[in-house]
Amino acid sequence: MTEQEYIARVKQLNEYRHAYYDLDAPIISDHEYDALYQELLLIEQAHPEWIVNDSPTQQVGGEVSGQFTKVTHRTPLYSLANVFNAQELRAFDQRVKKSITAETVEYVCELKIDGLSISLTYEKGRLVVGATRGNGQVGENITANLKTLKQIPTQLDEPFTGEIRGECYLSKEAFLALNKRREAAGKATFANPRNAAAGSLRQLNPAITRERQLEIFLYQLVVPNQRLDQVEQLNQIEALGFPVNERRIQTQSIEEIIEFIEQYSELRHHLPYEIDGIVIKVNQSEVQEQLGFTEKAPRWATAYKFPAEFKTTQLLEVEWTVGRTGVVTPTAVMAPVNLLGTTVQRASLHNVDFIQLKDLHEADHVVLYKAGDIIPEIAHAVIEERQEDAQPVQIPTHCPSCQSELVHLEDEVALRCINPNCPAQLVESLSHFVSRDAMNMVGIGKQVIAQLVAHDLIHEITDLYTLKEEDLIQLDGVKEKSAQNIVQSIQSSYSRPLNALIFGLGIRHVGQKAALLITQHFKTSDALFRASKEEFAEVDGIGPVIAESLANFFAEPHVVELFHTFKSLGLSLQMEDVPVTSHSTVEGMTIVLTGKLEQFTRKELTERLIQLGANVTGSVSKKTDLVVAGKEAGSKLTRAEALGITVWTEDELQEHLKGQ
Ligand code: 0OW
Repeated sequence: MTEQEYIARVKQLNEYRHAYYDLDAPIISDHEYDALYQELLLIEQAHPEWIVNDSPTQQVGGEVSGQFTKVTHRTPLYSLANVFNAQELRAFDQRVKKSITAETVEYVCELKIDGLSISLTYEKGRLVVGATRGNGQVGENITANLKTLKQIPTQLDEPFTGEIRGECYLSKEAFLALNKRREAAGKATFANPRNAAAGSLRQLNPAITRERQLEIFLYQLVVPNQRLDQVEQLNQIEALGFPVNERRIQTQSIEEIIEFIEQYSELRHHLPYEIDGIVIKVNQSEVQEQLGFTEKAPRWATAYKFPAEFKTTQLLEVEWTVGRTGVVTPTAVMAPVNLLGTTVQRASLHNVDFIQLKDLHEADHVVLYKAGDIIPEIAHAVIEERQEDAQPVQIPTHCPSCQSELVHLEDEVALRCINPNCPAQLVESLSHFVSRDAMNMVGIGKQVIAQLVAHDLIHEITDLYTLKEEDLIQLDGVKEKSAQNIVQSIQSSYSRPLNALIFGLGIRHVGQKAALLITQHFKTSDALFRASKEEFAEVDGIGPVIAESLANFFAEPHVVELFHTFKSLGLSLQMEDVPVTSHSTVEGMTIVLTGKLEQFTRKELTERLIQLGANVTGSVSKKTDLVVAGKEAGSKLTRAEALGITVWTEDELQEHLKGQ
């Protein structure tokens, strides 16, 4: 195939993609598309120098694919047989020694990271395929998502060809922060870091994967026609610049392995990531070869699994709380009990189905454990200890906050209060409206808002703008100075751009990114009210679900009313239209930001460059016009230099943008 034919193939596939994703009118079947896509991948593996930025295989960031293509692994990604105690471990050791000719057997013990397995295939240093384990034989092509991980370079410093396997995981800290954000947004939370990592990696939109702070530890190197010991594999992976977990031992003694296991049975609660066991592998490659594989797992490795810890306690009460979106969620309040080093007395009961599934009764004795060693979960009630006359947990029929009748919306398990003036929802939606990324009304925390609502000083969002200092001073914890600050920050919120207001209104499925995209496209709130669902869906990055939600929202009478009030209050209701002046230095440029920025956040600089008419993308290619490099810039800067692309520091960028 010639380069021209390759370019024609890229155009053809892009036409199919456009028809499939944007017009919802596929030209060819999924199967045919997959075959062409895989073929394109192979061409690009053979001719990396031909690859163009708009090739379907290079879509990182905004491009949202409706599905993942499949990848057949060169060799299977095996699972691991498990052992649960020292005796079974010794039996494993005996089996190994019986089946081989080698005099001595060396083992490597690694922490068993509780994430999900991934496979990275590089050709001459270029990442060509990133895939999930799938069923071990066939995985999903998640190259676009894996490219968003800082620890996975698209281009290695050296021309390595081969496959590297490992675990992708979410640190405990990132997991808890993610769940906090989801809870605040009225979304379901993840039960454990592993599920969160899987959900983040299998996102159809790589831009969402990018936000999730996924990390990796790699542990296996598959190079054609080379058999390396395990220790050699780990050293080579490290030499290639990938994270390899340092917490490992190499030993011939099973007793030492048992000691290592006991050490980490305790230490694991203090690691920044979850492990669910220890992997014990024979180190020597020739011994591995002799032992071979069962159908599912190697005979030369096993995983010692830590026992989950269970404790029994008593259910004292079930609390029902109303979130910003009106979803009413149950929380179990229990007698405090120590579980894996922390005192636990609350656990989410998720929804009505969960309560009925567990058949929970009032004052039940319940068995508690920590899902993923973090999230307290009720395993089951202890029926034998239940009182004769115990009543099933009562499911409320009316909102605990406004007493209006609760409903189950058509396809939801969630119980919902749909009273738009429900005080509890008002508190949640006001808290969101004043938050930093929305209208940024500093000093108004949830306690202040709850009091304003309770004192009948606020019935809806626009009442914020008529708050007086004298109203605020009468609240607990608000003194003269903070009352002035609050009124001041309400005034300064008038200048917040339209995207911040739209985000602050908490429209279902409309987060910061969608709010920015539609306000940049429509510019004014009037245009938003005029737009149809189809017109919303035409905006790049806005899918049918968001378009539907936006069209419904702007059609609601109380929303029309709300914006009339906003207008009479004097809010600008438009994107402060920095004139995309013809002489804007960066207009029409494709720019990549890399490294640690000091004067802006990544988001602020991206928004500013977009407003100046630039196009900010995530990966450096021949189409890139400019790279802005902050501190400790990595492989993207190297690539830019290799391709002779202009590189500016933040200061140089400021210099060029002065006055624009
Ligand atoms: N989760 C891990 C881990 C590890 C593989 C190599 C051949 C068979 C198992 O940290 N450190 N080392 C291996 O070695 N596997 C691991 O995880 C496996 C992947 C699939 C099931 C287990 O999670």
